[in-house]
Amino acid sequence: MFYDHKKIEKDWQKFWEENQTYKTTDKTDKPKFYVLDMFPYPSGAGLHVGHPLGYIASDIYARYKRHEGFNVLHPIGYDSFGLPAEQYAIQTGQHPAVTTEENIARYEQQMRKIGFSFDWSRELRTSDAAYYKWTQWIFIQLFDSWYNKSTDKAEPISELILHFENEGSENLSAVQNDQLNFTAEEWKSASELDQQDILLNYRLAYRAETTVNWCPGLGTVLANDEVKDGKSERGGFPVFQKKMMQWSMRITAYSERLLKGLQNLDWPQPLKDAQEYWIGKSQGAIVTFDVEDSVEKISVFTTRPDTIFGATFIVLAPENPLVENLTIEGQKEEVESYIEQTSKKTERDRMSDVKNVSGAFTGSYALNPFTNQEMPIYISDYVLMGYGTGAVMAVPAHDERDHRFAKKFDLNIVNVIENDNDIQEESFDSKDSVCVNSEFLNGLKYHEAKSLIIAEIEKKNIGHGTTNYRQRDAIFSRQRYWGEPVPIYYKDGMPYSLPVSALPLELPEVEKYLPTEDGDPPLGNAKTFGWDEANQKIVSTDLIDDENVFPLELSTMPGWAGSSWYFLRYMDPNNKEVFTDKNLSDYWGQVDLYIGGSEHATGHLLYSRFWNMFMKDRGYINHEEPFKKLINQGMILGMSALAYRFNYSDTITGKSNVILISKNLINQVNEEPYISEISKMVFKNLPSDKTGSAANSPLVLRSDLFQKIHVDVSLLKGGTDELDTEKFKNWRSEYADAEFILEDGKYICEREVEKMSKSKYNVVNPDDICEEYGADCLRLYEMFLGPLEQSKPWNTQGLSGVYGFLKKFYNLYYNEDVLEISEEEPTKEEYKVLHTLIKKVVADIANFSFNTSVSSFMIAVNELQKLKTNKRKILEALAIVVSPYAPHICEELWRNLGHHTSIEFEKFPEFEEKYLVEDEIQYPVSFNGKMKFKLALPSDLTASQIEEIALKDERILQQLAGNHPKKIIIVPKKIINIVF
Ligand code: ANZ
Repeated sequence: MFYDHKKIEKDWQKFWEENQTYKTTDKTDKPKFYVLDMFPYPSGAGLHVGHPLGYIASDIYARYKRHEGFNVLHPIGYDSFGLPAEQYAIQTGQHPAVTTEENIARYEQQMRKIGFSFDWSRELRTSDAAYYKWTQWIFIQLFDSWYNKSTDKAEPISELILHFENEGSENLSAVQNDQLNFTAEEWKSASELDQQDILLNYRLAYRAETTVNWCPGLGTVLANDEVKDGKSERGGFPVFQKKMMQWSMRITAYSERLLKGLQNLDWPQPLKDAQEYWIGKSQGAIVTFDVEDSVEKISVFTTRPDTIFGATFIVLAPENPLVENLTIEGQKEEVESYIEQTSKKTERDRMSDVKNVSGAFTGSYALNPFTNQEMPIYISDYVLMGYGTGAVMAVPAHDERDHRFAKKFDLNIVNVIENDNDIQEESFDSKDSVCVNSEFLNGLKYHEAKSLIIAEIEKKNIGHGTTNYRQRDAIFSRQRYWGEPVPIYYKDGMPYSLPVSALPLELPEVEKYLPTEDGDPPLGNAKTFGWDEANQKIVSTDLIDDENVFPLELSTMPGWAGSSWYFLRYMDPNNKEVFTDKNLSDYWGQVDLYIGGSEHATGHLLYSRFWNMFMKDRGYINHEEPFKKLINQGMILGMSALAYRFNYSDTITGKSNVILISKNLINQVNEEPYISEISKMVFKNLPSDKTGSAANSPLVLRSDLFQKIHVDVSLLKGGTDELDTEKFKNWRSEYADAEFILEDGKYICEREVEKMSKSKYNVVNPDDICEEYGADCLRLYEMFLGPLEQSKPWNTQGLSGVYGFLKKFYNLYYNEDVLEISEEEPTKEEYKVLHTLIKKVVADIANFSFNTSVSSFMIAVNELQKLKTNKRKILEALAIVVSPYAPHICEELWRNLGHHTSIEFEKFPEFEEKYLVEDEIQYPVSFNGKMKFKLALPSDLTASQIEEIALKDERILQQLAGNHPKKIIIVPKKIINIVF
């Protein structure tokens, strides 16, 4: 029977759509299961075959869980705000909403073609006002919250105000920017503006001046994880350090919870390690040093207070505000010039340049509280202002950077630890290091010494034990257009949140997507973007008078805002009253399986854990962690096609043209006959009287004069390495007259495995594969390529093998063109094949080992074909087992078997061990150690039963030839050994 994948797939996609097969209901007594994909950013390029890899895996899992009787939530949506649509808008004037809409339509069409079992009715888009209304609402909740360290959770700002009214800042343990001290009276008598200023110090969404990664090329600030090697991740524009007023999110309040929570997550270890490293917890102490002849004190953060006896100087970050007061007159020039010099370096440069230490002496001295020695105070850019206190006590005998610095400036080096190899490592205490030269620490090991010295520091009242985190608060503003407006207006320069009733604060129309002439973000171009406080509405920008009508925030939210909570919205996507009904977030709870790329390790996955924890603290949801199990799918790599191109300009016509030489000839370009062939091409326009000299002209070609260029893989003939030269000429105008040096009449391309990307022309479009081989084939093939987590190259040629399998599978149900199904009881052998498969597939799915299932399908179908199976009991079960992987063909077969409902909710066949048990064993029978023949016996016999039968067996009696056996050794299911 002809396997008409096109018709079958179209019919079933239509059926699923019309019957809303995958629409998930919340009203069921089935247990829930939530399978989520990281939602895509709908780019203009559409999907390539690398994108669906994770979606296919999650779809198989979701379908399997439905067969297992779960109520499965498997939604999809779009992360549809972001830079590329806006860059495109700047270039073309096209509104980003328009291109976004077009891109989404294309994505949806492509995804539907692959037959995903998404509940499309829950589709969401972060750029929809109905969605970002709730992103803005969450922002307001964050603005209206502070972090109470005593209860270890976020609480409403109203409770903080109550505390201030009763006790001032006394007895308050909060996460804050600056330590503030005031009484209840002072609070009450403070002006409204001052009170707001104080509150901003505690809010979880706050505004402060921060050093940011400013990217002039993109006109915006970028988060640390959006910067790679000093350039923007998107677009590769240079990034500089700049101080700006920015919205920030106090994620650092959650550092400890983010760290601890990792322990209970079923996530890949490298991902957990990345988060742990990013959070960067260090335990140590803050120690305060007196400064000679000054009222100033210097606090340092150290992880090694046990080395304080060896601290011989102090180093401040150049930006440390103490520098000004501590620099003596005579050193001012040197210090200022050094500050000027380092201000040009980024933090990253400062950290990475460990070899070249530099600095300047302030002229002041601190006192070591334990040795009473003078410690000269220096500034140096290896000390960062944003970490710890922006000052270090330098221990040159035990810290590498301090050591280099001491050498350069000829400072004292005092050894206080013996055997200090691996001194910075956590495993340090297992080494033999002991303290020396340090009074009461002598002979102690690291941990003992550390606790003892911290106790001593606390006793002396010069510091305390503390924990530091490398993680910083997350910057939350973008000076861009295509993002969520921040629901904030300014009164006397102080930010106030809009009332929730004013949400959504819709993204206004602007004429230009570029910053204004005054350097304001693009929203500064909006004509209607003022807040009328009394009438509670958005009015014309011209009406802003700072009395009744106030300016709104002009920056927008970063890309990660919408993606930090979308998994909650899927639970109740159309709710207009709340972001998600609490009963529903209780029912769906955590995402049970989350699949996506490893590039989101420290961005999205930290931000969304943070928001989720916050939402829990404020009582909106009940679970602390959003994603229970997470898998990072590997990448599908492209097989780039490369050609060797030689550019030349015709000496007579002046026209430039190209010659392409086939792959295996590249090292022979200067040999005959190729050199003559190329000469002829290059000099073909010379007047005829000169052709003779042209042929003898000294054209010398080296292979390196040929450039390797990417050619589009769609220009290759039928998935081979041969270039279709006609298609190549039509590909681009500059190649219209291209000439070729062929081998065996063909142009052969070089192939290289690279990341699949539009710029490398190695992108394979899933639409083409679905057209030619079908979605089921694509799905099976993507899984078949290798383990899900690994990266693997795409090879279109491999598809035909899987396609062949599908044809064979389909035809198992047919005899020629007739569907032929027998109602007879299957044979033991048939059952064995089926149950071997069930066992394997169940185990594979549990282990996310989808590639091995595909090979098991192939084996099973081959064996059933050999057995000429046509029994209903086998074929029905087989269709269900294969259906999560190849749903269209299985739906078709299921219907052909006489069913009228979707196969999707059929119970997954249960594995039964009994079918795998061998019922007959071939016993090797040995006489005095020599094997003579095999004896077939039922498998469930005991040793004595076997002996009884054996001693009556004709062939055995013959071997014994009348002798009485001395000994019979029987191992049931294994051997019979007779000694006589
Ligand atoms: C004395 C000492 C002795 C240190 C020793 C280390 C080794 P982590 O583990 O990353 O937290 N430090 C503190 N603040 C700094 C800043 N703003 N910029 C640069 N370095 C800073 O590192 C903490 C250690 O880094 C601290 O412990 C401090 O040097 C330095 F044998 O103090 B240590």
